[in-house]
Amino acid sequence: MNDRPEHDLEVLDEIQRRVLWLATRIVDAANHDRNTGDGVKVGGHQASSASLVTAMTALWFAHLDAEDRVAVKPHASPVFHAIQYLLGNLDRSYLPKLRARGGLQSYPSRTKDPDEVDFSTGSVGLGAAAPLFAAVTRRYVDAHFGERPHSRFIALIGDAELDEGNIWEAVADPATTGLGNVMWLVDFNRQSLDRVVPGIRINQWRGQFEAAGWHVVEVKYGRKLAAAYARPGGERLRDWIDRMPNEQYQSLFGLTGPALRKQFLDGAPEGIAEFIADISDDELGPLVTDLGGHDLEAMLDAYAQCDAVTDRPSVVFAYTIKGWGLPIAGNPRNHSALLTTEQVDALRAAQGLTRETEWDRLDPATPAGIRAGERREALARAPRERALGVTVPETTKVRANKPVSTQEVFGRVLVDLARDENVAPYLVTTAPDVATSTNLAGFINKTGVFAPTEQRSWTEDRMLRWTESPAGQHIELGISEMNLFLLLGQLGLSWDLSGQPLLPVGTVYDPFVLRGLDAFLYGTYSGSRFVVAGTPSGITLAPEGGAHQSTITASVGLELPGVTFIEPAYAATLDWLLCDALGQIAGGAAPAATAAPAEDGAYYFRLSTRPIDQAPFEAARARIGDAVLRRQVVAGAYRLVDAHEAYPQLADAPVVQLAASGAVLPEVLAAAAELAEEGVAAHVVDVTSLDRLYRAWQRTLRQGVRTATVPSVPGALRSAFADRVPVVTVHDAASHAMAWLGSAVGAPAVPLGVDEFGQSGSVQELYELHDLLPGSIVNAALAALSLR
Ligand SMILES: Cc1ncc(C[n+]2csc(CCOP(=O)(O)OP(=O)(O)O)c2C)c(N)n1
Ligand SMILES: [Mg+2]
Repeated sequence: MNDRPEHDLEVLDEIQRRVLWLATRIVDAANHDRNTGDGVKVGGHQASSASLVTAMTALWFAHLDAEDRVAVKPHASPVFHAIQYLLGNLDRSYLPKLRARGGLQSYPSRTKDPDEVDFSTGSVGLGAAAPLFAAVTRRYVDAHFGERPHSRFIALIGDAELDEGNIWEAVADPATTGLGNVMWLVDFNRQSLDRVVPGIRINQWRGQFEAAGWHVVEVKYGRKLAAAYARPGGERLRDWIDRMPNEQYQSLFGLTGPALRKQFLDGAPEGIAEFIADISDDELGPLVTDLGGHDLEAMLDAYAQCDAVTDRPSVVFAYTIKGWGLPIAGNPRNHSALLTTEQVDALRAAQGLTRETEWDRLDPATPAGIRAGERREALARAPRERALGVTVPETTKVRANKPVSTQEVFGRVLVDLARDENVAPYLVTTAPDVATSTNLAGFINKTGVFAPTEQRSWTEDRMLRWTESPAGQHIELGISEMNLFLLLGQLGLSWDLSGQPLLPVGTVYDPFVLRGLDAFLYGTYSGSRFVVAGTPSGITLAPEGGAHQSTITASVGLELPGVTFIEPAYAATLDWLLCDALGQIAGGAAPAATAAPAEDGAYYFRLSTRPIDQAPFEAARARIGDAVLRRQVVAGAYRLVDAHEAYPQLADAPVVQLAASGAVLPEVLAAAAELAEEGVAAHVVDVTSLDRLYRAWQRTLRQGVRTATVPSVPGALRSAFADRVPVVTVHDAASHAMAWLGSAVGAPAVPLGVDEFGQSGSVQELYELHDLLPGSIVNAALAALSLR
């Protein structure tokens, strides 16, 4: 145990009692002081919060430094806010506003909470892993830009949270090994949402962490129990408590007096009854439930043990009581239980507080108040700069004289940017074991692979130099799309959590975006900014079959908030769009010359391995001119073929417009030519960002709805589409994603796309199967015309 003076522990104890009160009352007020009038339960988690009060009080009032970064388990947000309030970092007016509009968020939120949250949490498992990847990011930043002030990256996580697979994917990844500045604290209350967790899982978990090279600390008993164990014969008591099933142990919390003694002794070996015979009924409960997670000294000691281990991550299993200090302590059904008003009144009185003083801060004249003031100063942080302040060029002037795929161009543009001395230092790529198959090899050859220390290379490969060193700019991950998005999310927050903005770029096979989708959402909900390329995509990845062909990802990209979905077809369009995206992330270049407001979020490029003839694009380029064309491409669409110019003989013919994204454009162009032969004039629109078009349309619609005026047609739609002319949409993705375009231009639409699982075959065969060949597109155009 450490040598902390007793009076210090008394101060901390006083503080933790106030933290417990405030956290409990914050939830109580949300449910009982406000009338939402809608009949929907407000909710909140008093028991889950109480469980972490000791650990969190010890952290914020006696352990953390200003540079440390902490993820708080979602259901302990009231504890976090109570602490921020006591430190003076949160205005009192927020305390009765948990879960209210503009108030404290249900779960800690970087972007919405009024106080400074380091990591958003909510989807259990992700908040636990995020600090680990923030530490990976810090290791990278330190190696490339010079060491930052030391930070400890801490996650406070629930024990049932350990059932989430992403936790173990993060722990197991070679990229996360050796991080001595990471500490996970498991709130080991042996309860989940539904139940008391069956069996005793600590040994399994300890083994899993140790196998992954972690340092494991258990804080099992408080001082009362430790003293009892030290008495002669005490080891038998310890053995019995250690072996007791969780369910039996948890049942003790609801009992008192002789009933508790009886339950405690049920199944106990000989000698235990005698050992506790001289302990009174009143003392027995507090003794056998005296767990280390509520012992401030034991917790501080555990933190110190973790600090002392600097070559690997640490995890502390703090044995706690769900509902500690509350009448619902240990109750198996307490996850969402709320104290009654009478119970809250009793708790308030026990705190020596009244209705008038209940929200007060600690008296600044008392030792506890003085401590709060000191800690507020010790934890104050300097502001951080989000913008990188470098100018990303508008184009790398990528050359494409012969048919080329977007995936290949993507790789080339990155290599080119890696030659730009302003931009290059900040580029960092990552991939879950698909770097070479997604065309990152060129970038890797140029910049190397990141490793904390220089690694010897054992093989010579002239095509791929896999040189691993602290100077490398590619972070390779094992096959975990969760880890990919968790790392991208943290790389994109490095300006805040590591004091250095970066330009992160990740790649993943497009179908497996779905595998990491919750972590993708998590990153963007946290305000992170990065580029991710989903490639290859769609049934155009023909021979790979249904398991590798993505169809719903375009819809996902379109609908994800905080993500701009981009699906280019031609080399120059990809070049412009990628440079623009990185420029927006850098925040240095003037936002793209679009009418749209500056975007805040990530960029999702859906790419393909199908080589595409670039000549049609060059024709459009000659017709429109780079300056205007680039603006249209970045805004989301341009007219690749203008029927009036291409087919002047069809001046009086019926007109359709064929809109498409990505790999299917050759078929669409062929269909337009066939339609011309049949006397139909077809414009071809290359939709480079369905997302930006949709947002532009929505903006004008919303404006109309809110002001009760006729909505205007947004510029991006106006320049690419003709008004009220029937539309055929063609997409190597679910037909639904583009189907709205008809409404947007005010004309009937026939959406073609892939609405079934794919299968193996050639591109031609699969396009035929899904009606994406020119003949089907022609028929769809005729159908659209007939719908007028
Ligand atoms: C991904 C996800 N699945 C389910 C939930 C719903 N949920 C919230 S808390 C919880 C149980 C958590 O138990 P534990 O981690 O032990 O936390 P405790 O409340 O016991 O501290 C569940 C299932 C969630 N928030 N996130
Ligand atoms: Mg639990």
